[in-house]
Amino acid sequence: MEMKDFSLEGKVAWITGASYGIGFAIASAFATAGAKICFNDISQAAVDRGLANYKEAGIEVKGYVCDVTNEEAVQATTEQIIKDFGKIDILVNNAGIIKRIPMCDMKASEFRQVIDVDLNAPFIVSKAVIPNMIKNGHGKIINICSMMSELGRETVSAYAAAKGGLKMLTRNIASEYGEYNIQCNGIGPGYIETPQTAPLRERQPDGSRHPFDQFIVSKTPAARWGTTADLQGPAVFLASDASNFVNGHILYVDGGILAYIGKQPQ
Ligand code: NAP
Ligand code: GCO
Repeated sequence: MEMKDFSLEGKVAWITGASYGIGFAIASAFATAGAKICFNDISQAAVDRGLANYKEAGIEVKGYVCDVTNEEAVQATTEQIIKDFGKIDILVNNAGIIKRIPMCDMKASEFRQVIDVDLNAPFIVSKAVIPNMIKNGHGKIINICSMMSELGRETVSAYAAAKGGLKMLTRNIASEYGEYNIQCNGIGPGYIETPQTAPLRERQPDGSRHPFDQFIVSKTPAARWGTTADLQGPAVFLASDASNFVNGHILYVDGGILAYIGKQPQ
């Protein structure tokens, strides 16, 4: 093994929904590792916000307006990226939403919306990109899964169903396209400090920490929330040649949550 195996020099990476948050952090790490970066977001305003964030970080990227649930838009964006960069070596299906609603209070339309973004879209985008990867003789697909790929909790039925499905979609892409030297793996972040989890960390009116904040810290051996930086090294590994024989694996980056029953009451 050589350290160059971890390099992404000469690679073209598309990270979906990467104007900020986890996607932005992964794209930034890929750029540091030498990759050319493409990202999309759902609106021009969101893409412009992302472009400003990347410029501030000194990262050269190309942004595309694309709703990942729209198959025609995804196909057009895929073709445009290939026209602009010549190929797509790495795809990160990062774009995602969550709706925290008790299941019996959730409308079917709300359930479908979460499934559409968190599960149907990774299928749509992967299906659009895989032919180019087959043509190029290699490819890396990384699906951003979740603790909810393995565990349930109150109010996240749609999200857990989607992320559980995304785990199995990851394994199926690995099974169906491994012979074309395409590796499809997942990253399962623990509880990470991003806008998506901000409601779970809000300070209470009396200034105390959110009960869920304290709960997660008690369930995490690392005794802290994760940061997007914690995900960067694992993502570069799964995007690099260093992981060419890793396929269908969900790499949980959770500080040990899945291994731990939780801190006993003091
Ligand atoms: P986030 O802060 O909410 O960012 C999600 C990104 O996805 C945003 O840029 C959003 O764009 C974009 N997006 C949503 N729907 C889209 C669509 N239809 N088309 C294109 N872009 C779309 O989320 P995050 O915390 O960074 O999470 C990123 C991924 O990690 C998600 O898949 C999430 O489920 C997963 N994850 C998060 C955590 C965590 O603790 N934060 C843990 C495990 C897994 P707009 O802002 O324009 O809507
Ligand atoms: C929630 C959180 C989690 C995290 C993440 C954990 O409401 O439970 O949003 O779902 O986003 O998916 O891995």
